[in-house]
Order: sequence, then C-alpha cells, then structure tokens
Amino acid sequence: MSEPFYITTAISYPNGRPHIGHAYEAIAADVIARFQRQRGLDVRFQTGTDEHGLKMARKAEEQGKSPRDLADEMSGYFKAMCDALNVSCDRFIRTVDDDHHRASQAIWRAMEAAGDLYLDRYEGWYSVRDEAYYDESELVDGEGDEKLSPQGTPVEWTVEESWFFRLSKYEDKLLKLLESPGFLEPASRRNEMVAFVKQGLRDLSVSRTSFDWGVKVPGSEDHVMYVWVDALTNYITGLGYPDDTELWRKHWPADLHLIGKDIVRFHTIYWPAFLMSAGLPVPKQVFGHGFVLKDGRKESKSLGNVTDPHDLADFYGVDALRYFLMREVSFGSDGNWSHEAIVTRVNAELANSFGNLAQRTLSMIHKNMDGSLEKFEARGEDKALLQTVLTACRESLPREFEKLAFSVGIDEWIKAVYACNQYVDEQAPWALRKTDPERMKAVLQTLLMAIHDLAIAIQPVIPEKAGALLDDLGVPTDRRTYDHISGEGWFNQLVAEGFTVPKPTPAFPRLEMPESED
Ligand code: ME8
Repeated sequence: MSEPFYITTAISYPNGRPHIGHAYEAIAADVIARFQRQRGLDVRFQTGTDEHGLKMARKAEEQGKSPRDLADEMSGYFKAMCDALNVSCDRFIRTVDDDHHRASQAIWRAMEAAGDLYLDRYEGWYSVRDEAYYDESELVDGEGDEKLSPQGTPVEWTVEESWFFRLSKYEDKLLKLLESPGFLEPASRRNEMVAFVKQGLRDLSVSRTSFDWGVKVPGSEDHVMYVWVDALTNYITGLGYPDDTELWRKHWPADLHLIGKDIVRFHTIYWPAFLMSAGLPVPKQVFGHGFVLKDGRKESKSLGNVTDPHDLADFYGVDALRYFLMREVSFGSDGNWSHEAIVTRVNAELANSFGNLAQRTLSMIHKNMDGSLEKFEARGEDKALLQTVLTACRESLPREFEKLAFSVGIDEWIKAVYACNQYVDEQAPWALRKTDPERMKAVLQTLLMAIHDLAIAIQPVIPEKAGALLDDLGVPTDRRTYDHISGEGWFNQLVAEGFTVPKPTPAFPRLEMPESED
C-alpha cells in the first residue's frame, strides 16, 4: 500500500472573480500534488470556495442578489479557473454542500461536549473584509480618527449575543505545537504566532445572530457559526467526517495545509485548538506562502489593476504561466509578476533552452536517422552528461520540491538543460552527419535519453507540455514516475520494439508581449 498524502489549499471567498493570487496558490498546490503522485504516494488534493459569512452576505445585498445566487455564480468561476489551469484536485468543495453543514455541526457538538463552548455577549471590533475579530490593541490608525485592522481593512464595532470558544484553555498546547519543528513553515512566520499566543489568548466569539447566511448552530438556531469555524472544517468534511470512512482513516491528519501568509493565525491557532477540543489530531504542516504582486503592488479592485488568471493563461499558455509562477517566486516570499518578466523567463528557459533542445534533437533524429533508434557505444562525455541529468532529475529537483523550494528545484533542472545545450554545441551533431554518422547517432541518442529524464522531472510544473513530449517519445503513462528517470532502460526497450521517433510538434513557442505593454 502506498503512503498517503493529503494536501489542501485555502478555500477562496467567491465574493468576486478569482485573481492571480488564487491562481498562484492553486497551481503551487497542484505542483505538490502531482509531484507526490509521481513519487508514488496516494495523494488526496482538495480545494474549493468559502461561501458563508457577512462578507458574502453584504456583497450579495449590494448586487441585489441572494447570497446563494452570488455564491453559485462566483464559485463557478473558481472551479473553471482550476479546470483551465490543470489543477488536479480530487474534490472541489463548496461550504454550501450538505455534507459540509453536517460536518460543521458535528465538530461544533464535539467542542460543546468537551465543555469548550458557552453563551455570552460579544462587544468588540470586527473586520468584514478579513472576517476577523481584532483586539483594540491590534488596531492601527487610518485617515482622520478611523481605526483599521492590522491588515489595513476597515473595522466596525459589534455588539451581539454570541457563543464563545475557550481558546484561552489551549495556550500551552498551542505554544508547544507552534514551537515543534516543521509544523509552521516557513520558520519566519513562526515568531509572530508564538508572540501572539504568548501575549495571552482571549476566548473567541464563534457565532453571530445579526445575519443568517451560514451554518446553523445546533440547538441554538437563531445563531449561525462564525464563518471561520465552518470554513476550516472543510478540510475534514472532504474526508467524510464525522463518519469513520476509509478516506478519513487514510488521510487525516492532513500532511499539508497550503495557505497565504495573511491567514496563518486562523490555521495555526484557531484550527488546531478546535481540533484539540474535538479530540482530533492536528495537521502535520501549515505552509504560509507569500503574495504575488503586480509590479510591486497588491492587485485590488480599487486600484483597478486586477488581472484575470484566465486571460494570462489564454495569452501565454497554461504551462508557461505555471512555469513562470513556480520559477520566478521564491516560495514563501512575496514575488512580482509583469508581462515582461513572464516573456523573458519563459523565452529564455522553456522556448530557447528546453524547447529548442527537444525540438532540435527529435527533428535531427527524424530527418537524419529516419526516426529509428539503435544501440550505441557511449563515450565518456556522453556518460558524464547523462550522469549530470540523472542527478538533477532524480535527486536535486525532488529534494528541493520536497522542501517546497520550487524555484531552487527548477534551477537545478534548468542547469541540466543548459548542460545538454552545451554538449550539443560541443559535439556539433550537424557537422558529424558527414564526417562520422555513427558518432552523430550516439550524440543524438544520448540527448534523447537526457530529454526523457528532463521531461519526467518537470512534469508536475508543466504537465501538458511535458506529457506531450513524453507521448512523442513513446513513454507509456504508467512509466512516468521519478523511479523511471534514467532513460537507458526505456531507450533499450524502444530499440527492441523498433520505435520510430516522430516529427516533433513545436511545444514551446516564443512568447510576445501584449501590444499595450510594449
Ligand atoms: O482568505 N498572492 O479567502 P481569500 C498570493 N476564505 N496569494 C494570495 C493573494 C496574493 N496576491 N491574495 C490572496 C480566504 N491570496 C478565506 C480562507 S481557508 C479555510 C479560508 C491567498 O479568497 C490567501 O492568502 O481571501 C488565501 O490563502 C487564498 O488566496 C484565498 O484567499
């Protein structure tokens, strides 16, 4: 039985259409899911939309719609984005789903049974944009005498009867958890959370009575749950909680909750406390990635600079966008995108280097060898090249991807591509065609083996293009895992089968800037 691996993204608020930040998170999670599948793990991957709460209710009111209509319409755009970007999730969860209401009420009852819920009155600050309560001491000054949340969003004074969760009871356990190595990554996010807990945790208001767009509190039907209680529960709904299902037994606790840096508090303090209260194990790791900025600024509707990820994928190609985002941004830090950066990066690495290498090699084999392959005697330089490629593809890239250091892993890969291009220049197979045709065959076939390994290794990042190349190379779909890197065995099989290398279709066209950006 293969080892299980459960990965989730945050579930997005569908109060508008998806933006590049949503695409970034979905793509990164997909790269991890595909990478772990390719390592042979039994992967479960969940993403979806977070549809309850005041933010959704107010947006619907503004648009003269019911919250459900707004949620149905907008959630569809998020699902469509995942499909368009080749995000291979096993479940796209919506918090309006029936099984999710059931799971949320079940965890509520478990927290109540633990004696951790009590009825009281909430008086304090609330940010609808963040769907978060803030302490007076956390607020910052805005314009005039306006107060803002630490995220810079407006806050409003709220007075309501509310259920409270005994968060304060879990201080010591949470500190221990936050300080345990690996739970919260990158480590830089840890200090802030530890400081937050150390300064003392107040009990948390976990229900609302002033609106009804949410999951009803069991036994207290005039209350709906605070949206984060139900939102976080999505991670276990998707495994069948509260039933003792096979999915649940196999995949909980989650291996990785992948989220953005702005919602680390909810995932590393509130969520583990809810789980501890309900007597459930806590996730193994939470990773808070950075933000993707446009020319150094966060995209926002008020700045009028929101990019639709669909437009970028249509214009540049899905794999080009995926490659750029994973390659350009050091995972965990903030990163910038611009049209120029996409064009420069993708042209240099995918079009001119990897694409050109594959295109040239396959067409030379097709043209000069009629596409047929034969056994050859490898020389020292051929063996050295294959060793460089093997190390990069089987060891270095997987080692870095395992740490979620995607840009470093891809850097190791592209260095192996450069080594191949240098080998082509040095061996000059086009010149050997006349002087030493046997040597030309050896060189081209060495390159073919290298391309096989390079294509397998990079598949999680550019699944469509790498997959098409592996199709051209006659690699069966069940032989594309990291274990199959080392083109030699595959090559010998192709020779034995009399495989013919087809005329390649250009896979990585050179990108151009959009006209308005020139
Ligand atoms: O926070 N760059 O939803 P959301 C990178 N519903 N990531 C970004 C980003 C950017 N510019 N902007 C946002 C919510 N994100 C809650 C989550 S989970 C139980 C509930 C990330 O639609 C953000 O950090 O505001 C979060 O991880 C995800 O996109 C969804 O954000």
